Amino acid sequence: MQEVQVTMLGPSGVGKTTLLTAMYEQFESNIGSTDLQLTPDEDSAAILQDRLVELKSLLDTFEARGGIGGTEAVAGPESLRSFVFGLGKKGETPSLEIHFRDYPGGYHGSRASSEEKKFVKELLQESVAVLIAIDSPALMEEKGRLHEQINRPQQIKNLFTSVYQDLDSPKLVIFAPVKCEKYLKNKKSSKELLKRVKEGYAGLMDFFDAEKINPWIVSVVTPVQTVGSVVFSRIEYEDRQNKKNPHLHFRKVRHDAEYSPQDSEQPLRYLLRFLLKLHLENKSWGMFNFFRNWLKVDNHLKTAIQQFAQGCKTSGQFAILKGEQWLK
Ligand SMILES: Nc1nc2c(ncn2[C@@H]2O[C@H](COP(=O)(O)OP(=O)(O)OP(=O)(O)O)[C@@H](O)[C@H]2O)c(=O)[nH]1
Ligand SMILES: [Mg+2]
Repeated sequence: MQEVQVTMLGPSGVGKTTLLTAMYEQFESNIGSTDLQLTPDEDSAAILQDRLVELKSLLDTFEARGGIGGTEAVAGPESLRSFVFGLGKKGETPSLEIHFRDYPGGYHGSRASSEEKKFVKELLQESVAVLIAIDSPALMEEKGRLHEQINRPQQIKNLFTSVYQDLDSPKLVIFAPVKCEKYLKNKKSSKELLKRVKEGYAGLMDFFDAEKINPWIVSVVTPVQTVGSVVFSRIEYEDRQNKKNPHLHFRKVRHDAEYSPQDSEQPLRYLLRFLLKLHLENKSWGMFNFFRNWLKVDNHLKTAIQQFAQGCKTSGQFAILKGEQWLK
């Protein structure tokens, strides 16, 4: 079986696991209308299903916080599993496996071991695509005062700089702001969110523009409302005087609000659009030379992917930042 790896990237608590869970939930319902099938392996399905139940129940206990714990790797990074999804035509054996890799964001922290840091580097190195989960309130509230602390953009940039050297195959980088319900209420603040993403990751964007890197990068912004009916409400500081140890609070939009995620399938649409393009280019891409043969005999599947990919949103808070040629 051919396989590709996708990294969920971001510091602790930004929303990597929640984003993956929200995507999983949408795979079925959104892909359902096409002839495509994206099937999780049994273990992945079981874990993500548990998370999904937590995510849905979060609506009732949101003010109280707690509930969902962070990702853990008790036996070290090597014990972290892949979330494996088989991609193929309905009712047939999948022709491609997509391995989503999630890890504890603490691996970016100052207390991370060298083994943990190395693990993240290698994930990024081996991945054809990466989803950067972004804590939106940190980016938007109080003029983005908490952005550095929570999203650690400088460190993320340094990570890319050390890993993306001598690239010889295209990479898809998806900026995925989450917890962004509040900012997508109107056009103006939606635009503002997009603007802040560009500003907040300007250093990384500059790196992507470097001569050697530029030809290989396709980057997009796809904000995802993983819950839909819960909005940011306020920041409280444990140490109020010095504004230290922030806690971000959220509230339901109505007391009877229901779980209603929005656009959580967009990253997936972009991912498939990109993989299809790699195939259509009909070249060998370093370790990804199998793309050449992947869909060769299956025009039907190709068309189904194409249809699904046509649903990529590109306006409002969505944008293709660079490398559009890798999506055509
Ligand atoms: N309102 C809202 N809350 C979210 C959203 N995404 C995540 N959260 C909250 O943010 C918290 C952290 O999310 P996780 O997905 O566990 O974060 P993570 O990046 O996987 O964290 P680590 O596993 O510690 O690295 C969860 O408790 C959720 O309550 C979102 O889109 N909207
Ligand atoms: Mg996690």
